[in-house]
Amino acid sequence: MGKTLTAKILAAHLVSGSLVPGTEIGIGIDQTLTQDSTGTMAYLQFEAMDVPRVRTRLSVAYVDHNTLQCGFENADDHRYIETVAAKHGVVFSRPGNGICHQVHLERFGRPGWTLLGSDSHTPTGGGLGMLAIGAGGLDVAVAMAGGAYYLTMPKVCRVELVGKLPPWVAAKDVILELLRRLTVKGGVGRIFEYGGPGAATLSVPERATITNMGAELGATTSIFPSDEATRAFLAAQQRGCEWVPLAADPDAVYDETVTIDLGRLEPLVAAPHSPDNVVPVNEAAGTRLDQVAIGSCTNSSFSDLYKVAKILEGKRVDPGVSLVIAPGSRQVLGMLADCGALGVLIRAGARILECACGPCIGMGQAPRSGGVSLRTFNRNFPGRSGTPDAGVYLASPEVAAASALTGMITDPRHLGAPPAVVGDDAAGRNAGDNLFVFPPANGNGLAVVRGPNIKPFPRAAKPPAELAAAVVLKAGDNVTTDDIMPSHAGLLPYRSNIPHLADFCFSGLDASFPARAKAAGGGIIVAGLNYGQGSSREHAALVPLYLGIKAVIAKSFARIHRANLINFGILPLLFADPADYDALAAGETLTFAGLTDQIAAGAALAARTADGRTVSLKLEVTPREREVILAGGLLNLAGKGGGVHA
Ligand code: MIC
Ligand code: SF4
Repeated sequence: MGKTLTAKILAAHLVSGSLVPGTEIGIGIDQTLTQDSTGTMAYLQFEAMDVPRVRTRLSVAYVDHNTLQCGFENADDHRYIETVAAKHGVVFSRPGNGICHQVHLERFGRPGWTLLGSDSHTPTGGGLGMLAIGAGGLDVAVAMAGGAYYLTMPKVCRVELVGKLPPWVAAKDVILELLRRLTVKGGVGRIFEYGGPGAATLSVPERATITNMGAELGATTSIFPSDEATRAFLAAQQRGCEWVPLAADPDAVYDETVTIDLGRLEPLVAAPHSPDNVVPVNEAAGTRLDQVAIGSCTNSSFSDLYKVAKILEGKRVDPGVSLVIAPGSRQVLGMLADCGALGVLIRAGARILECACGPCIGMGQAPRSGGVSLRTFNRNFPGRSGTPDAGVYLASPEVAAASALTGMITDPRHLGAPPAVVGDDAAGRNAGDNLFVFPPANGNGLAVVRGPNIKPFPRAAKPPAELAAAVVLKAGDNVTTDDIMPSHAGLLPYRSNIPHLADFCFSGLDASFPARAKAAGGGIIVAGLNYGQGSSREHAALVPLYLGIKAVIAKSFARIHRANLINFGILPLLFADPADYDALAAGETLTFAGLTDQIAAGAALAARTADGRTVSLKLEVTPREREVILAGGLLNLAGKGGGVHA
């Protein structure tokens, strides 16, 4: 029986388990990446493992999320990351070098290798044929220490692409179409493996747009084959020798198949406030805009921005709109400057931002109150822009450029013939690497600088033998990590300062939550489906841990957040009967008799309410995860020397 591309790469990296969907496997990790907002925690945890030098083939520390430096906090974080990276053998990508996923694709991604990143959009690397997975910082720290990464073997879903994209229809529309069909829960427990004749028509940056936003489906990752387009991209990066051809066997058997006829797609938009709220652009056309933002790790490649320049060439942005553009990397910015496209964008009225995440993570460019923004980004959760009541639409660069010209959501097909585009494999690429700092061969004797913003992180404790705890919050479906631990300009500087963040936990949903949780001294959160969707930020587990949260009882969990809860010793419990969700009220106390015995005994757990009802729960964990929970978190197992379970 033929093998999928996923199975081939996993088999070559397998350190435990077998590739049976639903069972736990451990894989060796070739490369890791961190970014500043998750990186401080990841390196603090790495330091706690007492491993002198990273044991991966390559580890890179990017600074891209918070580059505003409005106060010392942020600069302290950068200095800490820079010095800890030098000491332990990690490449440092200085602020301004670009967004981790775009830069990694350009400079380091390699077909057939594994990449673990402390950012949910790490699957961007799948555009190059690498198996790139997002995880919490502690899992990445363990991988840096040489430990395996453990995951539940996903189903492999073939996405068969046929046909060719029509004019004005973009790679973004391919992934928006999948989100429309499958929703933000539709990819949970799955790897999307793209192939078919349509895949060959897409460039690496187009593929990367698609694999990037597979994160919004909840997928473990997404991957394209490594073919001639991959070779051309790597050659343009002067990395042609790193290319290898990779594809699924022609008779490979998949768990599921989805077919998309590229030729039948049309421009789409995701309307507020979820990436799966997808409609044809025509249905939203005419919506007045205050802002158009182009960039983010989804759509900020050279070809994306070159296309935008060609659409805007010789024209003016509508005076009612602020057009902001953040190139994905300095390489992209340099190429735009060299070919004259940057001047075109400036003359059209665009505001050019730094090569960073910027507005995507609420670091600047928050829309006005009640404002409407159209963005080429990947997430439009409420409040993420920094303005609680703003409405954010997600769309392709083509739709964004056409809409910037008219001041309202516009179908780009009205613009006539599409511009000729230059691909990212164009000759003359400026691959200056002057904002990387490569570590010395030996870091012994180097000092790690910890400014006052670097605070110790909370350590998980073993579960108590008995537990009586109140339901301190009852939430609905699809709670995001942005809901749990918001991330905007006021809070991002405190990613290494959990006590400060604790006062803002759930602040968008329920401002009294932190005080209530502290008073309860050990509460429980109850939620619906897909709890913890969105980002990889382990702060969404660390901050509740700091507030004393012992368990989350939900109808289902998002993958990365579930792993983060386990890593920090918070029980991710499932309702055995989802009807119990309705029966449980906020404020009720649940008593778990013999909690540790129940955890050790198996999957079924029971709690009793004060009025004597029994709530049947499930702790669906692997033996390794059970061990982590009973040990009081992963760090207690990884401990000194790191790399446990390697
Ligand atoms: C995001 O897009 O939500 C982030 C900010 O990049 C996060 C990481 C973080 O919260 O630091 C992610 O996607 O993992
Ligand atoms: Fe940065 Fe936004 Fe991408 Fe997250 S989604 S890595 S914040 S650009």
